[in-house]
Amino acid sequence: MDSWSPPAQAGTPLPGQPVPLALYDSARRGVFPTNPPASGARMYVCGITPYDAAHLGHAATMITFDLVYRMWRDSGHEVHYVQNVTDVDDPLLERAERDGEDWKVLAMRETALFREDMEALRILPPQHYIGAVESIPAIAAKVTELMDRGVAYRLADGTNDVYFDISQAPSFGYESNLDREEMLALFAERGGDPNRDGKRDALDPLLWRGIRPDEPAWDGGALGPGRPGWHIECTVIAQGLLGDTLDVQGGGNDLLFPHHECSAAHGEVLTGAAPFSAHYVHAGMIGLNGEKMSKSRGNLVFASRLRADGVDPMAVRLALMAEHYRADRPWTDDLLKTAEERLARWRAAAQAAYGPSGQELLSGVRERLADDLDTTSALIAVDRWADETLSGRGDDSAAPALMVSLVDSLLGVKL
Ligand code: 5CA
Ligand code: ZN
Repeated sequence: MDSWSPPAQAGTPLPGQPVPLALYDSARRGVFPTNPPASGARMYVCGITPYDAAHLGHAATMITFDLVYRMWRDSGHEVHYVQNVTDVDDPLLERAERDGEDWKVLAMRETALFREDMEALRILPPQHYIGAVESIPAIAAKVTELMDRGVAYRLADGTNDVYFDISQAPSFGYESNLDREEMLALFAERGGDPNRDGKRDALDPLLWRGIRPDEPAWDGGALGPGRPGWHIECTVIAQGLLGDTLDVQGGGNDLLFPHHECSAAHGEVLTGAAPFSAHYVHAGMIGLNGEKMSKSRGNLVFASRLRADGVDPMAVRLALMAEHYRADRPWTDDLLKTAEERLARWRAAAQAAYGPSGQELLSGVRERLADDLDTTSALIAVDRWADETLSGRGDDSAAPALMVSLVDSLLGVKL
């Protein structure tokens, strides 16, 4: 699948000393330094299921990992970034059926719109943007391998559905740190089938879904015709392009369990290398009117709708970075208004002939972002610089230009 185009000027190196990035890891429940190998940082982020336009929750999660990318790039790391598109799955097929539309056309249209949103928000593109459908042969091969090794089994009910045996993944649960009762509740809520007859363990996740009438299916070789399960999709795409282990596995916190726990378990059993990812990074949920913004609830603000209304995407970016990425937080009109005012102030200050030290501002922003992407404090540091500049303080004639390039390079905001 085609990725999207990078923002202009991306990659301009900044002067001074970069600060190594530390991030919160859900598995260890604390902030730890990232430590990418010399061959480059490896990041896999769970992308959209394209049955509706991208909303501000998707945008916020993509901005979070864009900031990770920018901080690593600032530290001189090459970044190998892979993102998927779940371009076949139950919700997509259900929506296409409801609307009497071809599911492939629906997926293509929404994916195209997502790419435009990402470009407008100046999000650095993954080098590999990979669909589930194009990955089916690779996924079927890995599911077959799990069957051959006896860690996957086929149900005896004639459906040809294949499940992963979680008892074969002894560290299952280390990523999400949940007890079994919590796991069962989330499994049922998020696409799992704990009560299905014939499973060895209620939490065993689906690896391969045998062909059903009126559903698309692909050749699965020894598995028979069908389509892939969700968690193995991400494992195979990530490991196929990035190797056995990652530096960051990312997504929203709605994916912590079962999706990321299961993806990691599949990956560790397949390769024997653990942990699947050095950091498991989860962005908070953007809500609207007191509930998580979600396609199934329908309480959405679309990134494309705001663009169509003439809202500056840079203000949207600032609004979504105003609070910490890990916080579940609401989208409000006020949040956007404050961000628009902030953007205008920064743009005015960027025009000044002098300002307080640009180098100091740069090291301040670097330090705050390096501390688990503390955008709230980073934005306040730029605010202070802008306020002082606008009130005529400071004598650094290079500061306004440096401020423009650091805000561009580290925060992704074009002034
Ligand atoms: N295709 C799967 C991942 S493999 C999926 O979850 N698709 S999605 O379209 O539902 O979400 C795409 C990305 O946005 C995921 O990383 C998800 O965790 C994140 N996301 C979804 N809703 C929100 C929200 N309200 N706030 C923040 N992030 C969200
Ligand atoms: Zn995923």
